Amino acid sequence: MTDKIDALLREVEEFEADSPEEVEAFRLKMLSKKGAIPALFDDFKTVESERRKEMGMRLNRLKQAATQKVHELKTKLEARASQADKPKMPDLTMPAARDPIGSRHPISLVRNRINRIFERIGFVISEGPEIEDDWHNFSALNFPQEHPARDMQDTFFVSRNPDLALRTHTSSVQVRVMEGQQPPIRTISPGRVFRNEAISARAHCIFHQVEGLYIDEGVSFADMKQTLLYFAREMFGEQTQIRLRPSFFPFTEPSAEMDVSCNICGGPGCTICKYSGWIEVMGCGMVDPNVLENCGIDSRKYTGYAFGMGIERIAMNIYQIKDLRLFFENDMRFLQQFESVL
Ligand code: 2U9
Repeated sequence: MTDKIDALLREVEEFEADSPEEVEAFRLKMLSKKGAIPALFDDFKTVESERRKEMGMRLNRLKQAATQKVHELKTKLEARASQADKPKMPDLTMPAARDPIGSRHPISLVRNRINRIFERIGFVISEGPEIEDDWHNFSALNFPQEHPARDMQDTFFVSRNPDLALRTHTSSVQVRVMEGQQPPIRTISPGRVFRNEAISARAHCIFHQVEGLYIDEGVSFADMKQTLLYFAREMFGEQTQIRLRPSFFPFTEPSAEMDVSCNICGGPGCTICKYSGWIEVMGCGMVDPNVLENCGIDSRKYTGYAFGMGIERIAMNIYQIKDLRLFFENDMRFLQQFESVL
């Protein structure tokens, strides 16, 4: 029996546990009713009287050691568990985690750049409604009654009588500006416009424009050319050249298309400029006197120039985007590429 007690005592002393389950298993094995120590207490009844005292002391010491061990291990493991639950002290030497920042849409980026360039030389931003009446979108701008843009096929009509449509250009905003104030007028109107076009890589039924208007006494075609050269160099780089080709719009006379020298190949020709060395960026011209008169401005006293550009076309050129539909799909893989751009 002494040997058994010694062996169990050694086992108790050497026992270590990593989990409360192991401690409980140990307690059951040693101290439960059917455990090893109560079994020895049963055997104790058969010990002859002269050894009972010593054996009793040994047995009590064993029981005490086992009880003590179970208590110690339980306390230790509970302390460890509550330590693990506690949040760790932050490492104050670690660099701060980067907050995920959003990104501006490429159309907004390009629009903002265009706005800033013209604001720097005194143009003021004007905005107006996306649903327009026939007068502000067509008639005041000298569109003849039979012009194809007035056709259901080309324009999204909202109502008949009164004729309301989604504006097809932001010139309508500038008509409103002219109706509301006398020259000098120096304004740009960025905004969303709508045309009934089949959607493809090169066309969309919604797109964005910036249009500009400058009206004062003695404003000339040369003023327009110089302003647009300034814009082209600010937008596409100081080496940029411009060229004007004759064109036609109902609201300007004379009218022109402006090309900028290709900033990819610098002239000799590449796939971007389709081997011409030039990229078309906007239309422009001297405001037709009829338009000035329609808006209550004396065309004998005042002249003015106007221009208009599609933001998508310019953004496609700047960022080398091949499909216009990407601007409207809100695909995060596309939009996140503009994260670092302001
Ligand atoms: C008023 C009078 C005249 C604005 C102009 C253009 C030429 C032009 C197009 C470029 C590509 C539209 O986005 S686009 O399809 N615009 O070519 N726009 S002159 O002329 C005006 C504006 C307002 C009162």
